[in-house]
Amino acid sequence: MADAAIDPRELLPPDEPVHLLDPDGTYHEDPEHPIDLDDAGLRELYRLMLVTRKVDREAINLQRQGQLGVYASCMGQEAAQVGSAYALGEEDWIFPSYRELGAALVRQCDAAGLLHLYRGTWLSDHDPYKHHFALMSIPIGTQALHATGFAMGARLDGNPIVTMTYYGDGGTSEGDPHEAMTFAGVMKSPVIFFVQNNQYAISVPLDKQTAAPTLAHKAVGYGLPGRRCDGNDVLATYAVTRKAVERARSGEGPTFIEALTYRMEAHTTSDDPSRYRTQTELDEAAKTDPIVRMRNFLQQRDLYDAELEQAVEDQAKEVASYVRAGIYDAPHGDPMELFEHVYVDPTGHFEGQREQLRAELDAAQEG
Ligand SMILES: Cc1ncc(C[n+]2csc(CCOP(=O)(O)OP(=O)(O)O)c2C)c(N)n1
Ligand SMILES: [Mg+2]
Repeated sequence: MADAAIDPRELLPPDEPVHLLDPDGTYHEDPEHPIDLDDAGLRELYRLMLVTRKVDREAINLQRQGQLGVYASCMGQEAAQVGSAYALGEEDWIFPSYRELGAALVRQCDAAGLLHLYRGTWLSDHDPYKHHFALMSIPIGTQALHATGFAMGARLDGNPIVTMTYYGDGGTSEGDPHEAMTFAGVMKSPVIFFVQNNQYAISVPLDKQTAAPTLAHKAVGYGLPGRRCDGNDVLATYAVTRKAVERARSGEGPTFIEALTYRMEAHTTSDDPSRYRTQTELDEAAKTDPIVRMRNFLQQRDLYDAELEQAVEDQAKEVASYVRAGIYDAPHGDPMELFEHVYVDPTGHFEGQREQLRAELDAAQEG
């Protein structure tokens, strides 16, 4: 029988998303969402967001130059990703989608290594076990199952880690996150479902995605608290995730977080967003830029000066050059490698596909 003691009102999201920073940098203290960061920590959030933006731009350039097959930008979503990933402990695991460059950089993953996914050379060239950062997942929402299973397993092992998975507004309509949240709710697994509501699933706007009052309201159906935050406010994102981490770590179970943000770039470099959104909408979104907001806050606190900006800019440039050097003209792998590490005992159908590709490659070489 379901637990009648659960009061659904406790699971419902608050009327307003948690918001601590105005676009001009004004900070609103909220006793429910304290910020336990010192000055160095606050500057670090800014540094990580700016480096993310520069590497993101470099990746778009590399795609334009034919060095990457495709790329999915996270421009505009830096606060959602950096704030949430920064709220985890080092031992905690992240299960990302394809758009989580910012979260990957918090985890100090090798940025050039990650982009091999988009070059098609390899699934990624970072070590998931070293960084506690799983491979980026292209199929929508599958990573929610991985995060939940991993959290369940860790719990059985007596390992006190928390896992967090990222997916998008579109992902909330998929079956895999539904199954993951059902399990997590029943098993009280230490997992956080962090949904970046960037307003679009490719060209599908939010109002065509769901009729739910908000995405966070969906959490109630799984017995999960649904929380919301201003996803362009790095402090709100950090504070809301921090609470969810504490809840999961203390055995109280999973949390669903909806971070309200905006995808400032195209869905991927293959997309033409001018077909479905207007310049006016983009201009409005630019006013909520998460990096400008954090810079304004640091300035108000006298934590920002020309020296800091120069140091962060220099570092961002350095990482971007490193990425360029690591990707440009990187040799392509053997396409036949696609068939390695799939089955211990390959099926007949699978072997047939292997032979077909081999024949096609041979024919291409002869021709
Ligand atoms: C299972 C599956 N179905 C369809 C696709 C094609 N697809 C790629 S991205 C995308 C939209 C995802 O939107 P959302 O979940 O909001 O994430 P966002 O791209 O906005 O970060 C779709 C349908 C896919 N990759 N996987
Ligand atoms: Mg989306």
